[in-house]
Amino acid sequence: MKEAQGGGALPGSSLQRACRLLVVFCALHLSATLLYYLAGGGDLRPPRNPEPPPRSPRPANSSRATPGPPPPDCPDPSPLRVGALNVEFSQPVNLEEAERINPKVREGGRYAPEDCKALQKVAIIIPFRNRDEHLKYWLYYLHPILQRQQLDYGVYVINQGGEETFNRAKLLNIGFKEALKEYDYGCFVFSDVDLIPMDDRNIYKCYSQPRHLSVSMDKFGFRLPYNQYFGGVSALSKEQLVKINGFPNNYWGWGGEDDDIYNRLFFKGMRISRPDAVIGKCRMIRHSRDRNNEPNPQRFDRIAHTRETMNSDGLNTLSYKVVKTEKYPLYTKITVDVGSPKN
Ligand code: UDH
Ligand code: NGS
Repeated sequence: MKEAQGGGALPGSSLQRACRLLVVFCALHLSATLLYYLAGGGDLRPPRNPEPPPRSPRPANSSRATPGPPPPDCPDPSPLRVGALNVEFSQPVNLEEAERINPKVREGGRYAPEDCKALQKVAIIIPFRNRDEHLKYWLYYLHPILQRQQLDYGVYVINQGGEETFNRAKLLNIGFKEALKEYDYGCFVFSDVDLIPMDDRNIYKCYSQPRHLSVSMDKFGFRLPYNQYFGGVSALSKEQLVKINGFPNNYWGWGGEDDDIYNRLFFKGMRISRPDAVIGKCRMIRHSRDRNNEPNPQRFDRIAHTRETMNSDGLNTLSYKVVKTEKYPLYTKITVDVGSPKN
């Protein structure tokens, strides 16, 4: 019987030829693949997860715990400033309200911008006694301004304890020392509690020369009372302050200590830098004369001798006692015993 020959069946010799061709094809494919890997063009290891995208370079000594690259420097000047401000004192300020509108200020009155590195670390020092109503206005107005100026800052209220005659300049020296114990400040702004800037372009920071900020006060008709005037609000870098041995400790009562500070700067070859009379506008909260801060009858004699006294009266002779330190949401209050004129 003959094998049936269907339309789709291959004859025996054709099947053999097809099988041989298939074997030859497979052998060729195998040898080509082997040659490719032997030549180093392939990787026989198992596939890995894809590499993460490259990160910005980190400093060579940074540890794995570093949470990423440091933020960029804040732009100078800050683009958040708005210019002229409306400042008035007809309504009393509520401290809780001032706290509520400044949620980013940390305990003790500390703040630093979140997205960029502040150009300066600034301690704001306020000489103080019994001026709580003024302090509320100051906190209410200044915190938003200082944040818009993108400063890394802290607010220190240096409260003179007891009833002895007031000593503004000594309190400023104490503020400098105490703030430095807390943080590596490079700039110190000394501000009376009753002075509020009317323009946030008046930056509360330090310059290459000592800075006078309250140059255009409402009570002086928005002018300087005299060219050498250095009272109210001023800013000195740590270096500038150390160079003049800080401020005098022996001006008890009102007047003259700011003129002594001006003399110190002048005798050390520094000159005062100031904003213009528009940017430097500020308002003073009107008040009556304080108790135990009568005009100092010795002030004229003292300012006549700054050159001789400045090296032996200042930071190098400062003595005081801290009585109490209190951290409030918008400021740090340091109550101090400054001693008395007798000792
Ligand atoms: N200060 C106090 N308590 C005082 C005295 C002074 O907190 O009892 C502080 C406060 O920060 C004040 C600064 O020290 O802003 C300077 O005080 P000052 O008396 O030298 O200057 P001020 O301009 O007053 O505040 C001047 C006398 C006002 C007389 C007004 C008469 N109408
Ligand atoms: C001068 C005082 C300064 C004082 C300035 C402004 O006369 O301490 O007036 O005073 N100098 C002397 O007395 C030697 S004010 O009008 O703000 O009370 O800062």
